Amino acid sequence: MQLQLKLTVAAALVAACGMASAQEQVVKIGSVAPMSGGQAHYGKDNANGVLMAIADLNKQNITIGGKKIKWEADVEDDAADPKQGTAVAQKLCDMKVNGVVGHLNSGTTIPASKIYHDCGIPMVTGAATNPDLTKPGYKEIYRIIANDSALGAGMAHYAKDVLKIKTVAVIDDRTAYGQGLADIFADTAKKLGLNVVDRQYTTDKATDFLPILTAIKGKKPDAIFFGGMDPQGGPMLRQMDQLGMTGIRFMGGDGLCTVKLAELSGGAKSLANTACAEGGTSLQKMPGGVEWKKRYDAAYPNQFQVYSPYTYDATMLLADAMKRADSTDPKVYNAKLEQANYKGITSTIAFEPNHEVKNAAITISTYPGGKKTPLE
Ligand code: ABU
Repeated sequence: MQLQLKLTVAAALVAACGMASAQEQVVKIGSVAPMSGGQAHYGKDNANGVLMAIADLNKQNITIGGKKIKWEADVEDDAADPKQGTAVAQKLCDMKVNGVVGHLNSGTTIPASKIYHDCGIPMVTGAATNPDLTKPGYKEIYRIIANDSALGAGMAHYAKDVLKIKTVAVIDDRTAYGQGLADIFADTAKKLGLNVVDRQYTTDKATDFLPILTAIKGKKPDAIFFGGMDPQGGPMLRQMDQLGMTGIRFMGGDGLCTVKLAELSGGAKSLANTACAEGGTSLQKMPGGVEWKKRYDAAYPNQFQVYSPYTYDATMLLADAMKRADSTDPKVYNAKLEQANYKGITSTIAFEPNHEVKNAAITISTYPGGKKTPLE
């Protein structure tokens, strides 16, 4: 008799648990960035932002469509390679993830965006800055950070108005990001009356810049603008020192604007001449930046680079749209995402009709004493 009672209680518990799990739903957010190769430190930082948001969402006991949501991240590596980027995008479409944060590189994000559009899954990037991303008008594609039109033009104005530069040489790494940013900088600089005395090219895998720097040295520019990322920018600064180019200013966009640039420059004197522009305000000026950065550093010591506040907000933004739609179905909640007015840690995020973020700010930083320091 006692045994039968125990079995009945156990059966009731199993049924109750079954009912509870039937009321639960897993929502999967894809996070895509280079997690391997020379740009893995950016990718790790991006993924950390997504993982931190997922952990925070799981503490909130969110119910959508009558079901308790279990939030999960699927972190994917596109290795900053356009082909791998489209392969990962197709994989995430096939997995039917609920939304995507990424990719990091414009060269992967632009081709991947067509795939997300075709499968109807919203993708929010907090890192890829080439303006071409939003030009096709795909309704699932969003950017929550200033694009290269703002960054390139902002640096040209800074070069003329603040640094009083008259002549500049331009280098780019032939990627969608580096080439696009360098073109925008050069066009704006020329319009402002600066003389672009040389244009040189490298790649996003290169390590030897001595030939192009030697050619530039012969033109005696006041400054060099580099459209590219820190794995090239750091060694380029070291090699400028080697060639005695320590009197020349060095400038770039957000891809250069990392904490790691100082380490990669190996203590180059030229780092003190460096200025870079990134989208958004400084952490100190973000509504939730200071407190958020303390929590980030506690969870991921010494991993902060540039974009993780944006990948955090991008994840929260997707969740906010799902909550307001009371649906995790991408085809349903995307209408709410388009109308976002989300108070994030970076800013209040709302979108222009072309899905660029409204009121995009930029911040210029320099490296006094080897430490990245925003000017305002
Ligand atoms: N925004 C700089 C790094 C990422 C990219 O746009 O390629």
